[in-house]
Amino acid sequence: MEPSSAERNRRISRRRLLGAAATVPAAAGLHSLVSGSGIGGAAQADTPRPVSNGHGGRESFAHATFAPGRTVDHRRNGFDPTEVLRDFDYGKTRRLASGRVLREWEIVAHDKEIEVAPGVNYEAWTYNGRVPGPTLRAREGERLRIRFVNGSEHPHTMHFHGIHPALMDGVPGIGERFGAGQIEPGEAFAYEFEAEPFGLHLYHCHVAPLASHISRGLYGAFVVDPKQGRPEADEMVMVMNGFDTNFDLSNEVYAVNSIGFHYVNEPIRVRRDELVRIYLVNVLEFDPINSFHVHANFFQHYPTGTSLEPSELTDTVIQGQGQRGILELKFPFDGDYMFHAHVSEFAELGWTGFFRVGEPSSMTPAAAAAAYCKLPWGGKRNPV
Ligand SMILES: [Cu+2]
Repeated sequence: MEPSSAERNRRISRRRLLGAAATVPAAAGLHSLVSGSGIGGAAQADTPRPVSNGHGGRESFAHATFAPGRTVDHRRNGFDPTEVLRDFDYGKTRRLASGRVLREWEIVAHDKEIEVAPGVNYEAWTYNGRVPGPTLRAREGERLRIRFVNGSEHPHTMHFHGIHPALMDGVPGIGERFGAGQIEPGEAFAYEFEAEPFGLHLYHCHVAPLASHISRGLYGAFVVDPKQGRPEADEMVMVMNGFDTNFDLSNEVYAVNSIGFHYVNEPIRVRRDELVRIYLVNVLEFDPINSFHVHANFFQHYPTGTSLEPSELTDTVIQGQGQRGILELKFPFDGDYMFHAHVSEFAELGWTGFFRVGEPSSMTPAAAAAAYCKLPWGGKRNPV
């Protein structure tokens, strides 16, 4: 008899727990599992268990799922991290009789298979078909209306970080008789509140089991600009995330903006001496902390972006899930500069990228990353 997907998951987990350092079988098992049918309900079917890191020692190598030189099909995914990086969604605005600005969006949740690493498909749950969802951007004091349509097969919500009434909090059980709370498949609800406080926030689904609904991809950044704005800069958003591709409650792939090593394959182009502003959000599920480190440079850090004065000049920032901050820096020299999680395991499983300043001629970031991310089978093709 064919084992159920939950049973197959348990077998994979057990193999890992037994320390099947045999990285090849584990990787092959992962691949066949994610390629097979019937993985969709696995996270739902499983009773949530205490979250643990689950990584350690040689075992961590069993996660490697990357095939050097191969990239994912962004067109099929419907989003490209190079575009996601500088894509701010301002919605539509109109002026109310009171003179105030009303800013509106429509966000549709639907289930969608996405390729999270070359050849590794994942049944994601998405806002507007992408992971992370759109970066919603407003100005302090505006009235915001987000019409949420649940086109998924599962109940969802949009829970915004910010200051607003309980009814607009996107939490199941609160405001159900007004149509708020949990939004069932086929239903819709309009969240409406003021844009406050200014800073860098996020939104995510808040339906239980929460870890499943978030890790499937239902999150995005939410920027509230201060009334007076911020100095002109080359602005970008980085949502630090990961994917638990075999539903064992730990991640196999780590990234910013979903695709591991994307910014190695396509370094982020910036100009020398130009101010770069990074909106950095951590939504990573299952691992207690994440971090961002940039090489050969320092940045000003504005935690949560709620002050116009930076708190620290540093080169590394640590964030727990839901934490976020604005980073500002300039690159004084041409060249390719690595950035990555200063959790080494995450960096080697996808959370690594490069800034490319100017037109460096002697730099080969892909080669550097290949050396850095040496896979246990010697960097050969993924053995599947
Ligand atoms: Cu959900």
